[in-house]
Amino acid sequence: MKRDKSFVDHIRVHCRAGNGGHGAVSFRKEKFVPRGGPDGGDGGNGGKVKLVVDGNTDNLRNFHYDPKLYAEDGAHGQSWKRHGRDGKTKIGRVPPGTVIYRSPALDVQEAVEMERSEEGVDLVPVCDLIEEGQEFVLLEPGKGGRGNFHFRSATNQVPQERELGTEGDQGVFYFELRRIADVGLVGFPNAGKSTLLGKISAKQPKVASYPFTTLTPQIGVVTLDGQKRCTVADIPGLIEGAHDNRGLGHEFLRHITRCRVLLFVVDIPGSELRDPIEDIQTLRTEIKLYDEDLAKFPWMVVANKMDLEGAEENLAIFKNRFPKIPIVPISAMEGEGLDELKVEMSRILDSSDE
Ligand SMILES: Nc1nc2c(ncn2[C@@H]2O[C@H](COP(=O)(O)OP(=O)(O)OP(=O)(O)O)[C@@H](O)[C@H]2O)c(=O)[nH]1
Ligand SMILES: [Mg+2]
Repeated sequence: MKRDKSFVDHIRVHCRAGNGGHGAVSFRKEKFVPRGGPDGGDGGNGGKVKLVVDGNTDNLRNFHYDPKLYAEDGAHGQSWKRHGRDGKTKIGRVPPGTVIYRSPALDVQEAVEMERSEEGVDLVPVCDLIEEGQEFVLLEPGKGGRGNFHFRSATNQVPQERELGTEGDQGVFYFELRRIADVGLVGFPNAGKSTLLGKISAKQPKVASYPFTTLTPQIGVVTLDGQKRCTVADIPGLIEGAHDNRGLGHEFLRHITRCRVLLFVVDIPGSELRDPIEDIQTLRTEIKLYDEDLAKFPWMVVANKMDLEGAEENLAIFKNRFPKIPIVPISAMEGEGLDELKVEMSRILDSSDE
């Protein structure tokens, strides 16, 4: 199993529901009552482990620092027929699009050994957490045992019997953030992202000359060379202040975190009266402000609208400014430069595999 270093999209979490508390053995002690009856109370139930989908988070980083979810045990029963307190439920918050698998291993060490073994691990899918607010009980707790009060009978007024609480379920789980696509197209509105996706895949997203034509990510399958294919997501246009949630910024940025590599589509001739260099700098800044780790994703630039006037000059300046970044000039509209683009996409995807 692969783990992205820069972004936690896959994590092993040890989970344990609470054990039930034991029933008590106790007898009434009262003045003037020499042999009081049994009054041992019941143990409390353990706490569950529950997962809740939280739209305010888009990653599993919390689990990276603390990869466990342990619920409280139930308290033991007490004299005077007092019940032990139930253990508190442990809640784990996960982003929408988290898939949970269970490992056959009982503890983390065993899980790690299985992962490293030649056979690998057979993970069992447990649940798919999609919608905000969705809940799922991952582990059932142990039940509290009954106290000796329950075991009194006509023939036995001094029962020493009681039940022990049962153990809560525990296990090792894998939390995985589902990717929406291998490649994410990122850019300002009207940069030509949808036009590009329409040209390199069978997907035909809506194209229009007004901004925010695309409101939800559109995914297309692109054949790179012969057999190799990848998925590409056309992500709605970003704007300045997106990290502050301007113009549905967070919504859009969240999608970007679900891709492996980022393709920045820029209007190189500045046909929308913008400056392409500033565009890239603004987009990079927005991404970094939103999430430092997201800024570490492999990225490249697609210089679009090469068919328009001023494109060549701007491209030269642009390359000068970003000498280390792969830049592929294309005209999405005229279908120019797309083969070169696929070669470069294939290369960057391979490098992100390593
Ligand atoms: N001249 C020229 N125009 C292009 C090119 N690619 C896209 N356009 C035009 O640019 C406009 C915006 O294209 P879209 O593909 O809708 O842009 P987008 O980036 O998806 O925009 P949003 O979805 O609003 O973020 C349309 O009028 C396209 O026809 C190109 O290579 N050359
Ligand atoms: Mg679009």
